[in-house]
Amino acid sequence: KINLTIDGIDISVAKGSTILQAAKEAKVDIPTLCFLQGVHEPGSCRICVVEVEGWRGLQPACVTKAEEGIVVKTSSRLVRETRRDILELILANHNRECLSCKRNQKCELQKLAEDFGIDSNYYEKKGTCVELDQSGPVVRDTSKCVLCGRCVSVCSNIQKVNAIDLAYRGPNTSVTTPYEQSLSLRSCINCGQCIKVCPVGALQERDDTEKVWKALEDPELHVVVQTAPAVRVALGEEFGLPVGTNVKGKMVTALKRLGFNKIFDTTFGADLTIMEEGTELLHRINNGGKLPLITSCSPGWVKFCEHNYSDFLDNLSSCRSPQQMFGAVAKSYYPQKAGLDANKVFVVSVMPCTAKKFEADREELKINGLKDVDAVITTRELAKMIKQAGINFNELSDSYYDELLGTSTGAGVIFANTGGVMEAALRTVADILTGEDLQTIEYHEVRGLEGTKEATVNINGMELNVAIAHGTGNAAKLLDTIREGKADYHFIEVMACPGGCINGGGQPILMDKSKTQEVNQLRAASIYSLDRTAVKRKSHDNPEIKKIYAEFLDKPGSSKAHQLLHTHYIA
Ligand code: HC0
Ligand code: SF4
Repeated sequence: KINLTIDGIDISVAKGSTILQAAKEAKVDIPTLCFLQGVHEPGSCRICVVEVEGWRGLQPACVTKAEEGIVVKTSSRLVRETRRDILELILANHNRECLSCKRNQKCELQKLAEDFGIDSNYYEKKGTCVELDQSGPVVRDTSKCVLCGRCVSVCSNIQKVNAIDLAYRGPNTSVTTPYEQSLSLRSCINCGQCIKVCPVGALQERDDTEKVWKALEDPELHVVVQTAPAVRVALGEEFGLPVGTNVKGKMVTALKRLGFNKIFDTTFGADLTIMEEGTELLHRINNGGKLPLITSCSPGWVKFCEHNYSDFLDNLSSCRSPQQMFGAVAKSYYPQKAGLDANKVFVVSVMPCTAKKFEADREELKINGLKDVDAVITTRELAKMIKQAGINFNELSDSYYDELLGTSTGAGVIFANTGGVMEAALRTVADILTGEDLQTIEYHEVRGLEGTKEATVNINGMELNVAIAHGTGNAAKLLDTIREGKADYHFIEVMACPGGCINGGGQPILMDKSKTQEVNQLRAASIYSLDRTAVKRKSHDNPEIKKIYAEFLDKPGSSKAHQLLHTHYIA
């Protein structure tokens, strides 16, 4: 331990702590802009400068180690004025159209400007006419970039994608793509993790709300919506509700008020996925098929696999993701049952994910030239639509999903958490193998937020080796052990985003990025509690799933199921 004084507060901290960490322990706030603990700690923006008595110049608190006996001042006149100067320089080079910025009021730079009372506007306004590349789901606006480098670190160190980098020098420095090509043309997997860490509005999702408004206004169309499992435990944050609040009932009411004809649930698609994927797993095990079977429901992961691990493409499950399975039956089974023209059914998805926008557009997922899903909006975009419609979200009463594609089980809901797809699959596979309705429902060995998890599950004498990775960087590590012949698994779950869908690139932005882990835990706990209290907790017990097989699909793996619910990825 070492002892120091920060703003008159005596504190002892572990040796090796930075001044920023020490200040945090002393409950003294030091502003930061580029810093992202454990991910990006370059000490480059200099907003966190502090004065240390007897030391020359000011020190960046995020990279300066605390020393025995030092006396630190975090808000002297010199410190405040220096921070103001730094902020003014950043703002001078920033497109300050805050009112029309997606990040208005969710912007760390805006908050700093307010905190430091920046009211002078003597710098020439920076031109705003950069052309935004809207071709992919992730849109970059270089006129707002503050060059903090967080996006670059997340993309290369956490996701191991390297789609973007800092290029050029001095005033020309910019974050860019290889050969300055469109992000969508290169190795970017559309995960949106860069959007989540961007302190300002330089990275955003492509706005697809107008497409949805237009569909809702079209009297010819029958517009149905599906909501992904992770949205229900995060949407409330956009309306000031506590993190992890389950707003499923309010969300359904809001969607009805927006004018959707039917409100359905992606968790129905998740249960359908388990039926197909569980069958596929047992088929591969029993018939010498390619193992390990690897989940393919996370479109960021699928694209990562295509670019970097194409030797594993045959390991990917042929199952479409729950989003796409839902879309496929919403345009076949549903219109047949409801007496509608399938060509007039417009399917909207609300997803915690930016890559789902890319998935919905994939050519190989079209059936007879028709897309499964017509428009995908994120949790953030849905919140925006609700606000634009003047709906007082917090005052809404609860409603239920519509029938036919709206009933789910706890198994479908836990898809939102890392390990959830695995656990849901184990519940069904175990019942199939034993022929019983087992009381063992929870598989705690596959839960939790460690980067990779593995377990051996014994079911009726069959030893299943399973592994789970979340964040594509962790997936890469796991696949490398298989490539090197050091591991042998039957089944692997991969989700592209760290934590799984609860932390997807389309989820609400946190102003305080240091709370990410805490927020993920709260959202995950809320998902598990939805499962615990669900009437049915296994996919094969879902009455609507039984019905769709009895009346339409025949059985899992049938030729009709293959035509509608499966696909194949080729490099
Ligand atoms: Fe997910 Fe999904 S669990 S990927 O994170 O599998 O986006 O929430 O909707 O499709 O169900 C996202 C979330 C989904 C799908 C499901 C899967
Ligand atoms: Fe990298 Fe994901 Fe952002 Fe693409 S979306 S640039 S892969 S972090």
